[in-house]
Amino acid sequence: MRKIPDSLNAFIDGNSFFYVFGHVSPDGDCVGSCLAFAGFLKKLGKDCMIVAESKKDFYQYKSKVDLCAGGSAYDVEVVGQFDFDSVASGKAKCVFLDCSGIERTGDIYLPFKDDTESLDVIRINSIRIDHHPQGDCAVASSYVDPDASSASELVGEVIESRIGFVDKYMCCALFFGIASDTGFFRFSTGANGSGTFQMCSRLVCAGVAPNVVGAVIDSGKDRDYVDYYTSLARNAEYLCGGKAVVVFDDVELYRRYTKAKRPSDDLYRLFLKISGVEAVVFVKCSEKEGYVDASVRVAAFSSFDANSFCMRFGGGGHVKAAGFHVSGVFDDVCGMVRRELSRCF
Ligand SMILES: [Mn+2]
Repeated sequence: MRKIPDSLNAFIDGNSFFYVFGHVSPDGDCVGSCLAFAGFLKKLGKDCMIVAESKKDFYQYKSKVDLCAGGSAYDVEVVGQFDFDSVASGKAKCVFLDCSGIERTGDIYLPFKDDTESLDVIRINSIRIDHHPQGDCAVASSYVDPDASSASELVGEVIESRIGFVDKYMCCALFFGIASDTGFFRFSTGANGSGTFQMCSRLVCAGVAPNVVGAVIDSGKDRDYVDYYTSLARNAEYLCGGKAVVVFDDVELYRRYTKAKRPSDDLYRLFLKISGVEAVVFVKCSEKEGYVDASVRVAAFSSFDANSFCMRFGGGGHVKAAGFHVSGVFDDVCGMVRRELSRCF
């Protein structure tokens, strides 16, 4: 077990109201860790609100955690904005989970983008619990370990060291987060692999049903999802002698399936089944006009480094899973992806 910094505990103990932030475009780990941490703060007698750019996206994942736990255990208010003045006056503190800080919160960041003074105020009143290596801004305290499977695992350690795994809902949220980020333990669980499984074992002892979490994570798709998935699969290109696959979600497809959830994980799973394929790059027309998103997944046996590949485009992540968000024309970015891939293999 890692050592949780004293400054992190002091930050929690010394304050009574917290804004809990996850990252933009939340995922299971982000929502799971936010819900567990919010529950933990409430158990400590503190008050908090979860701040999410899109409440709708957040609630979509929360309803899944509720399903895993068999109901919603505690009321946590989810808000779309936070009150900067209460942070500046010291009445409220900030907690960033599964992200490096305010700059990863999407539209919430916009009012502060060029205001270094306010950004400094937010930072010194913040703690960060994260498993992403990048992002090194000064905060009051941070608990960051890229070897952890997920932010939920690190949040789990903080909770366990303070109050133990005493609440089933909190445990389901943590397991949901860990299971989401590890692709239900199919991806790397980091150098702390055995520690991840030991924690999961204690979460199961506390009432989590892994089969239910697994089924819930995979559920909730609609028929459009299948159409979107098959269209994207047909749009794939094999490169580098079949070692890399690029899947293109161009403007036309994106517009046609604008309401459907992107079938990213199922596409990685599909193409990583193909013999010889080491990396799958999913290039997507971004919600923000003039931008292109991409994410990369790498086979467990491959030495291809998704993090350093994405850093070439100003992004990053993990060795086996990373992504980037760049401004540019879709076809130009596709060309750059093809070129950089041919340099990597
Ligand atoms: Mn994560």
